[in-house]
Amino acid sequence: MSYVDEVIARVVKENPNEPEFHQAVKEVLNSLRPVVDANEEKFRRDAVLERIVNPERQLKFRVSWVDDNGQVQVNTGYRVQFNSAIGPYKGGLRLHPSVNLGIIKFLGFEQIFKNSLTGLPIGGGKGGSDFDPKGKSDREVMAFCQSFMTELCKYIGADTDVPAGDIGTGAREIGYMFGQYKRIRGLYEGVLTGKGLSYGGSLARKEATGYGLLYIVQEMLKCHNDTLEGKTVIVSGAGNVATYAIEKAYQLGGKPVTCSDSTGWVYDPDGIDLAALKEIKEVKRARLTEYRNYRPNAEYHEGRGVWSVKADIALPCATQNELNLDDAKTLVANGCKVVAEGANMPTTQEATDYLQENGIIFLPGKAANAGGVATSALEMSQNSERLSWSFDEVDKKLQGIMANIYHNIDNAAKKYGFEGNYVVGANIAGFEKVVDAMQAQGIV
Ligand code: NDP
Ligand code: 2IT
Repeated sequence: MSYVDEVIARVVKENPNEPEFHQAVKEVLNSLRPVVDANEEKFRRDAVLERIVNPERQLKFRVSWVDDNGQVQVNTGYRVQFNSAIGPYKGGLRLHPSVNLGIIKFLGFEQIFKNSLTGLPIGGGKGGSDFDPKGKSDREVMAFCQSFMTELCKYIGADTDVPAGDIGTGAREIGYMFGQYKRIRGLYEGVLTGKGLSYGGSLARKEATGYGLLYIVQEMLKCHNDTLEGKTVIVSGAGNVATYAIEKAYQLGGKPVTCSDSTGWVYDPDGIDLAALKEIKEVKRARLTEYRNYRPNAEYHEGRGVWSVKADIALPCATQNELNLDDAKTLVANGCKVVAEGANMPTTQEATDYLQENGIIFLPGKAANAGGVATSALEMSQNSERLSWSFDEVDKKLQGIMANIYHNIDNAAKKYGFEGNYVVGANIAGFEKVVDAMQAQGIV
């Protein structure tokens, strides 16, 4: 059995009931075959792959808090500190009822390679809880965040592990968590990113993931002698990533016509009303059912379905495995040319294979959504020097980082004979830097 196959088999056996983690590991290790084959003896002796698939540390803890009825609620908190070869652990905190250890491990594993691709000194980590902020009062969210941070604060710090937002964790949650960290540890430091602008946050961090997604698509199109001008774009999700992807798609001349949440989806043939979307989601924290109150000509459908709309570019920006093989077939049949992942692992493996086999340009999440964490690293830099940069300065750096990522993954794919396969390119380019740092630091 090849070294890659051995390690995949071991991961599946040793981490039962973690299908998303298996999926992420299989995708990365399968992509690494050309690099591993060329170094098999050395990598095997040094157990490089066994070390990269095993988190350095994983924390699981009880989070008790009191709801508005005086009832004590108990959730589970997680932080997986996956790999610190190239910098302090860095990655978001997901608050969603579906969260379990396997989900956090898949996200933490992806984060290692994504963070490496940014070119900035950040290792990989991820955390979160099965707490559902939806429908909770501000006081309940604060009670949860304070309890969560009371335990988490023992393991994180500006130079050790720097969490941030993800699904369900936005500016409100980061604020409550920062307050509790400062209160317990007595440190005013950049321990979290995505902070509010009045207490150490970076301009453009809120927009960064969505903007970065469009910047990498723009760079890729430029290299294919094309632009976003006049392109129809379908987007899933209606949260942080989707909203700012829609905003930047407009700015670059595209026409985004869909968005979705966990109850339904909107098709607006005139283009999504961005101000309405922001008001519904960022201000009212309401459902997309309200969208038709703003735009009577738009369609609202229950369930899922954005991928059935004819478009040039598809941007999945909601959650993992939201674009399946049937969706991929529909996209191809409808003449879609580009799929770029704003979310983490939103496309199933079968769907990814089908898209690539049928000539769709596919930009994987660890490259395409790296703008968020890259800008988090810029927030860390600003906190360290106790300065803040202008929106334009951060945005220019973000553009440069996304263009670089595109060229790095393109070159890595070409170097190993997989031209145009950005999955292979991203995994190899991300891995090379991490493995180099791991080898240099000895057996740890
Ligand atoms: P938000 O919580 O702001 O928004 C998530 C959106 O996706 C919501 O519209 C939500 O609908 C929908 N959604 C979430 N889970 C599901 C589900 N199980 N089924 C259907 N719809 C769902 O999160 P973000 O925008 O921050 O994150 C979106 C994706 O992007 C995630 O995969 C995240 O890991 C990834 N990402 C985020 C980054 C960031 O900086 N925020 C950076 C890089 C990647 P509803 O509100 O109804 O649940
Ligand atoms: O998936 C991700 O890259 C994020 N949720 C952002 C992480 C971060 O540290 O900004």
